[in-house]
Amino acid sequence: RRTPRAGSLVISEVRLTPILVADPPLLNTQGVHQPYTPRLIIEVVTADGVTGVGETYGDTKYLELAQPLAGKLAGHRITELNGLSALAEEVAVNAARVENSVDVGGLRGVQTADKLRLSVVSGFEVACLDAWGKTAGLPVHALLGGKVRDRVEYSAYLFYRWKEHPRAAGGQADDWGAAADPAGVVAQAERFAETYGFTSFKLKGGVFEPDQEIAAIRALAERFPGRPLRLDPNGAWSVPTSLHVATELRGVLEYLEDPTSGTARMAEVAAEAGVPLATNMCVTTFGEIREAFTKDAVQVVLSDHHYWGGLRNTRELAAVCRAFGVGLSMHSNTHLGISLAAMTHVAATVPNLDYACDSHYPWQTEDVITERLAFRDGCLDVTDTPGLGVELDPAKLAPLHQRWLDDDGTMRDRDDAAAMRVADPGWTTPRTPRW
Ligand code: GKR
Ligand code: MG
Repeated sequence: RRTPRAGSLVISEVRLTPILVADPPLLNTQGVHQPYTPRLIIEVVTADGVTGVGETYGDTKYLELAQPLAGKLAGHRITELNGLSALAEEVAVNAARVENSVDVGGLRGVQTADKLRLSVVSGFEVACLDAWGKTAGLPVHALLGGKVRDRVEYSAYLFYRWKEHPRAAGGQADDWGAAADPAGVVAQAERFAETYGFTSFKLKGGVFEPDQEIAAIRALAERFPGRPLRLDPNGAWSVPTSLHVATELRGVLEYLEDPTSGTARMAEVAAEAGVPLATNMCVTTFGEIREAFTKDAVQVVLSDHHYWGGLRNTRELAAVCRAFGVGLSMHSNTHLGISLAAMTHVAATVPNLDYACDSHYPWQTEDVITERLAFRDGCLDVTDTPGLGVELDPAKLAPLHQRWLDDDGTMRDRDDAAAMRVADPGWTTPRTPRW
């Protein structure tokens, strides 16, 4: 009897397409989102012509690593996922890109060389899993061991925002209007709840005086009694300010996300807060886990499968969290449907996914896939379609790439402080703690 021939698992071609995606004027502690955000779309093609897709951060520092890594992949098997990290380690990281301090106001925690590499590896890992799934006729979650749930719950991601970008900045208009006070935040939450069925709410804070943000959370609690609420100022507060907010919102918040920056300060807050602390800033690599968990600095880790190095590393993180009794969920950055599909597949396989994940996706009106993913009752169904279950649409990809090509360099690297300076020329990135 002849063994049926498996589809070829060997990579014959890799295509990298940097794009700029329209983004609304969402505010955070560093400034405001630029009109366009960089993302990188990765296509891995096997010798049989099966294409797998991945998505990751697209700033120059990631492209600089993705290009040489892509050059090493011809002949590599899509199943050799562990080998991706070893290949990435052969790629030198420009020392100027590495930022080891948590006090510089970054939104993604420290930027070590390893973390930059892992953020790139994650896009290739997802593309390989997609191609492998399509070749084997299996969904990505099956390649990760199988789903333990049929739907993944997401939370509404509320932002203070302007109605539109300043005219000088360009960009695209939307009909959300401004949200600059508690009433605006509640109105935004109502629209999220009605349109997508979200039942939990995260507010991006660190924008206004803490007492105004406390008032916004109280207004949400009054409008949506008993619903899970979170507040995330991206490390903008000192320890005393964090404790003030925690005290005021004790019993109201499901968790407080990165009130202050750095593990030592988070530990000080955690000891007194009486509210669980979550992070996507002080525990962003395996190396940061030991100190944070032994000091009980965080009670919830929010994975970002991009900077944790992919879907399998996210599962390893989940196992460590389980061992230490630390909660787990996922946060997001500006992203498109490929990343959302990847998040959903891995989330479906993690038994201890303790909280609804957050997603920027509803803020993105553009995408590169044929059919956008649709939230129902605040959840995404977990697809059993082979691979990720999404298809790249070249006709949608091309104009976003053209936008990247046409850019004069100002949008290719996300810079929320630069975007703020268009409206407020004196703006500088606030040092943390800001309050
Ligand atoms: O998009 O403004 C933003 C967020 O602040 C994002 O950059 C964060 O990484 O949403 C993220 C978070 O949970 O901190
Ligand atoms: Mg966060």
